[in-house]
Amino acid sequence: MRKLLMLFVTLLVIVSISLFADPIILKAADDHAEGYPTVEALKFMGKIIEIMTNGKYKIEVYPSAQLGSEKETIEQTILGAIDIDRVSVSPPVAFYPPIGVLTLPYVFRDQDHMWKVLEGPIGEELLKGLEKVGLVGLCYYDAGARSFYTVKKPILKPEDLKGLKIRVQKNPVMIELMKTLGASPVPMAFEEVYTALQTGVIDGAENNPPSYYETRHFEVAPYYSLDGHTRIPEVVLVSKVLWDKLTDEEKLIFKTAALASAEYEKYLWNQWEEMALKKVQEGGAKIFHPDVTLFQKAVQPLYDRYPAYKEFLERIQAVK
Ligand code: BDP
Repeated sequence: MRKLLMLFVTLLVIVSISLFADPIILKAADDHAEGYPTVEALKFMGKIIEIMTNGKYKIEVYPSAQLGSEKETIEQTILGAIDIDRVSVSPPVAFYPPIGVLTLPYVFRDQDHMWKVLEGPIGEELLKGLEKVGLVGLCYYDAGARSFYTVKKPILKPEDLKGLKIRVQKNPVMIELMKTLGASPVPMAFEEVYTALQTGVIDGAENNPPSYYETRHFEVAPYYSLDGHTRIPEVVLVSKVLWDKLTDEEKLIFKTAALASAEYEKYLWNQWEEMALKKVQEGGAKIFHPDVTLFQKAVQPLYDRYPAYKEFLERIQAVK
């Protein structure tokens, strides 16, 4: 009887500790606003983690670059000051160059091909590689295809880019791509682009339709040419500082929650792509469909400049 009572008391203590212990708050960063597919997917991932760890972890998502621009949040994530970071694959290239292969122009045939590559051995290998620099890559999100938009005149052929100042992400491959096309690359944080377009610091930028719409860049750069030069996915990163503290079961919960959130993001993404193109046109943007083969030809010299990507490229192209 005494033993039973002791057991009961011990159980009660364990249950109350797990029910009433303060949750461990994890900070998650995203540079998009509330409602954007990546932000909503991060929240989705957070909820699953919260439920599956019985409230041990609570994920607080900070949207709109509140925790800094992407380069800064990556640095903070490496240090462990930010726990979870959703960024474009572009800025991590400066920290872990192999992942730059995903940012080469026209590397994927289409959305389907991209997902086969990302969800196959190549995608996993690149996520794993990030650990070398203190980042644990959990999953990718869709970010569609990026195209040029400009202030004064549309880009209908590569020659139209000659001499134009085009904002690029802080990614060495993107800088080289602009140079190959004859433009002057201006690396700049995402949050600064609207003002830079408005004040004439740059002549144009490039992004996918949901970002073009969400940032209202279409108001100041209304010529949008769908050349789809890159298909750079997003990535969800966890700080290795946090990761090393998780139990194996928790790691599994984080990974599974991230993969489930990726499915949710893809669903939202497809809706946003369609909606964004409509909205920007209602807002006065003009959409152009240039001959993509002209751009594909013009970027060829870039590939020779990256012999390190050759093997990865061949493997990507072999994915059917
Ligand atoms: C958007 C990405 C965002 C990047 C931004 C950029 O979703 O993460 O910061 O592009 O151009 O498509 O920097």
